[in-house]
Amino acid sequence: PFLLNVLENQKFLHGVLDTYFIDEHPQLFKFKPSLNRAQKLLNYLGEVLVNGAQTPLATTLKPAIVTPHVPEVPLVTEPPKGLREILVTKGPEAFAKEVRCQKNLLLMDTTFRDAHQSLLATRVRSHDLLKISPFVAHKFNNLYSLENWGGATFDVALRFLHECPWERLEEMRKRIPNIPFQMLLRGANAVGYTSYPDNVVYKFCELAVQTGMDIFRVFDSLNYLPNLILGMEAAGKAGGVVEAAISYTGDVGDPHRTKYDLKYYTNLADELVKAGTHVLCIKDMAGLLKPQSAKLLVSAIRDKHPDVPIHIHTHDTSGAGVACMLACAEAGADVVDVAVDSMSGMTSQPSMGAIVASLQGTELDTNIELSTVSEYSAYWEQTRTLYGPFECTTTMRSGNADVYLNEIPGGQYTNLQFQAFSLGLGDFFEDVKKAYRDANLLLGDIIKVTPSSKVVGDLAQFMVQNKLTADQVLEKAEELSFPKSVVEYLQGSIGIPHGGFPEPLRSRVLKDMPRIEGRPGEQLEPFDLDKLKKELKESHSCVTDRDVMSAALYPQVTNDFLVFRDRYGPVDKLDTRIFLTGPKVGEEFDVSLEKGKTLSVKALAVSADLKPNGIREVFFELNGQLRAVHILDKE
Ligand code: 3PY
Ligand code: ZN
Repeated sequence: PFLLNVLENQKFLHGVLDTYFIDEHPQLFKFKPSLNRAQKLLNYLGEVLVNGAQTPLATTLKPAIVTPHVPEVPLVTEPPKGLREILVTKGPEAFAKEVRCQKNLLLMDTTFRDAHQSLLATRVRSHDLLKISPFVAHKFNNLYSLENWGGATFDVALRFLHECPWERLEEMRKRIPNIPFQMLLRGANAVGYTSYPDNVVYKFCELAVQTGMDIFRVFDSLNYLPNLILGMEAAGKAGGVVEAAISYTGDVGDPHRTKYDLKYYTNLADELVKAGTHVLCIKDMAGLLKPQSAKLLVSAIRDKHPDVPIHIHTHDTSGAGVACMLACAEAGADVVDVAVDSMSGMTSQPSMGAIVASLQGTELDTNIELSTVSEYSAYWEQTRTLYGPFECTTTMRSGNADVYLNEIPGGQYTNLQFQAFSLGLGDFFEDVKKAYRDANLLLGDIIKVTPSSKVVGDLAQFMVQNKLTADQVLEKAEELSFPKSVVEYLQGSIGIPHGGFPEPLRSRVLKDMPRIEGRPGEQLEPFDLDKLKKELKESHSCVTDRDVMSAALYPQVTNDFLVFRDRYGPVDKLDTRIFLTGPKVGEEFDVSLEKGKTLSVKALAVSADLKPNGIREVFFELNGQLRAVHILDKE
């Protein structure tokens, strides 16, 4: 499929050759197979047809054969103005002021991030997000924000979807110019699972704002203030709206849960306001808020900080999500998080439609049409069926109020359940949930959210697998070989928990191992991004600053992504079913590479004979022409 470039050499063509020709012109024979995008895509499709899915599928459920209906919007007219106008023209302070002034309840839509992170293992692809983006811009212009980036989406896009998270953000921005975009920033951990050097976090935020990000929800998995402040400064310096988050655990309504009482939360709120947050968030990542406690908490913060907008995040794991968000709104919260109905409930956010309908005709009316929510929901109902292989409902059938006992965050709950079921151990999940509670108490009752939730989850699984009770863990701590995450946590690698590290567990586990004092990132040398760029350019084509940042955060994952991109090109342009499981033989489909450039592809056949070198031929029709690709059969 590639032309020999000697055929372009005049001397060669005119036969003026001597025996040294090859020696004198080695460059003529050094050709890179520079395939065009269409050929690369055929190679990808051939690979899927011969060797199966090129991304791990979690269940045997197949993607549905469906083309989701995309509700039409008048593409020639600009979408109506939204809150982003104020942000862009007047800046974050004016934006916060405007939010605080609004009488009605504002919503953040999490459908593009947390909802699918919680229900579909974060697998929703740019392709499906971008298709519905114009509708969102035209019909949901009065949202506070659209949460569409950060959290686990960055890692999963690169690692499993083979697509660039930066490009996703940039393309969403083009289609949605009017609604503020919001991301979840794990403070000093950026969008990773560990502390990064400060300059990486700063540069990350700068690139995020340049690519279209507006609001940064900054949290730390231990509510460790120095980590939180680092993230806040990075987001603020980049020009973003700083939405510092208090991660919520325990129950402020329970007088016996004294470690995280109302005072703990209001003190932390004071610190975050003092540090200059534009908006204050209560991040209830496990869905532990109950209406009565929510009211207590929001009223207490509202009283102390009458001018700061309050934004509430929750998960509907127990089923009390809608009731809680209504209680928060009544107690003075300005914004609550919802997911569109068909992507809501269980470990996701409470239902947008339920909250919109509940507030209709009241002072807090969201001013969003229920019929518009339904149109949006219908798109996601169909689109969700494309992600059958990642569907959490293969194991989860309902909400479960046992979350108040185990305190497992939404995203992790489905993960742990899924793991237990895939091991074929039905009871295992019940055991893990109980052990999770014990592990948390062993570690001193800590805030549990990425990455501290992994520490607790790893310890819980370790206890179940080794049949250890909490007392036994403590007794035998000196001899046990604990999971790496637990040891590093006790060393101080992600920060210092409220109330300090658990003793004597810590001393018994660490013995004379080193301990990190203070903020972990403070001790890391600045990262040499220029050096990394040079290195990447040596082995990959078209390396941008954004790729360099991806590689600083996820070196191996990004390297694999860049190799994949060089090899297979823009797989993000394929429809989701085709991307995941390939076309059926005989199936015809279109791939729109860019405006005005559409490929028409038909999968013709996979050869039954295997060549002696293990190659199988796959035949396609590409824009009416026969093409064959050669794929190494790995079976
Ligand atoms: C994340 O860090 O990805 C979360 O969603 C935490 O709640
Ligand atoms: Zn969440």
